[in-house]
Amino acid sequence: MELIDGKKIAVKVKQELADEVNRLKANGERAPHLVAVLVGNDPASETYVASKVKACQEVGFKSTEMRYSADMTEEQLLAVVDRLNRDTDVDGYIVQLPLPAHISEEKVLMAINPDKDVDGFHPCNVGKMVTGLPAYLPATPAGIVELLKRYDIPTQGKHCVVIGRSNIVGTPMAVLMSRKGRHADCTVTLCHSRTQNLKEMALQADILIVALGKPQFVTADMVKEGAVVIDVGIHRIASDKTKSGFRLVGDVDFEQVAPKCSYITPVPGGVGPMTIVSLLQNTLEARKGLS
Ligand code: L34
Repeated sequence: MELIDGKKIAVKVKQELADEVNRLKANGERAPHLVAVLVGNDPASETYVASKVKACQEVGFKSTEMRYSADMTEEQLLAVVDRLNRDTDVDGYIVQLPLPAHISEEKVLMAINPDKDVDGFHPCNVGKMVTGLPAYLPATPAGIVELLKRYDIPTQGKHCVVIGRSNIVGTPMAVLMSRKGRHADCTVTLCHSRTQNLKEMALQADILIVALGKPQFVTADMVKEGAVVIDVGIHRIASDKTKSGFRLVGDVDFEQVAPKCSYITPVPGGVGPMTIVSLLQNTLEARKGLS
C-alpha cells in the first residue's frame, strides 16, 4: 500500500505556481488576484477559506477575503457578486459553500461571471468541461486527476467507480475520468443513494472515488484487493484524544481499508490540499486567459 500524499504534491504544485508568478511579475505583469466570499461562520468553511488565502500568499497571488454575517440577504449577496463581476482588479472569485438556507446557492452561482468562476461551478464552465473545451475545472475533481497524474497511476481502460453525484464532486469527477487521455480513459460507474447493490458495485472498482459525505462509510468488505481509493469526504467527529475536541475522518474507514489498497488518500492530507492548489491553478489561468 502506498499513501497518496496530497500535502506533499500540493507543496510541489505551489512551488511551480510561485515560479510562474515570478515570471509574470518579471515581465511587468501584475499577480493574479483571487477573492473569497464567506457568508456566516461555519467553522469548516472558515478553515478552508483561511487555507485558500494562505495558499495565495505562499505563491505570490493577491487575495482578498470578504466576510459577511449569516443574516445577509440574498439580494445583498447578489449585489456583492455583481460588484466582483465588474471589478477589473479581480481575476477570479469564489463564494464558499454552503450558504445559509435562506440564500439560493443556484441563484448566486448562476450570477457569477463565467470568466471569473474559478470554482468552475457555472453551467457555462460545466458545459465546456463536458464537451472538452478549455474551462475552469472544479477544484476537487481537478485535484484528484492531478494526484493520479503525479503518482503515474494507470487509469486507461480501468473501471472507476464514483460514489456520490453532487454537482461539485461526483458528477464532474465521473466526466473527467471518462474523458479521453492518458490520465483518464476509464470506464465509469456513478453510484448514489438510490444505487442497488452498492457494495457489489464498489467491489468492481479498480479506482474507487468516494464522495458521498458519510463518515467512514466505505468498509474493507466493499473494496477489491489492490484497488486505488480516493477519499473525498471530510468530517469533524468528536474525540477526547485531541486538543481541539474533534478529529478529521473521511468517507472511508481508513484503518480497515488501507491494507487492501495499492494506493489510498488519507484524510487529512489527501484530497483537501489539492482542492486548494487547483483553485490557484484556475486563478492563474483567469489572470492569463484560459488556454
Ligand atoms: N465554493 N465551496 C466552494 N468551493 C470549494 O472548492 C469548496 N470546497 C468544499 C466546501 N465548499 C466549497 C472546499 O474548498 C470542500 N473544500 C475544502 C477545501 C480544503 C480542504 C477541505 C475541503 C482542506 O484543506 N482540508 C485539509 C484539512 C483542513 C482541516 O483541518 O479541516 C485536508 O488535509 O484535507
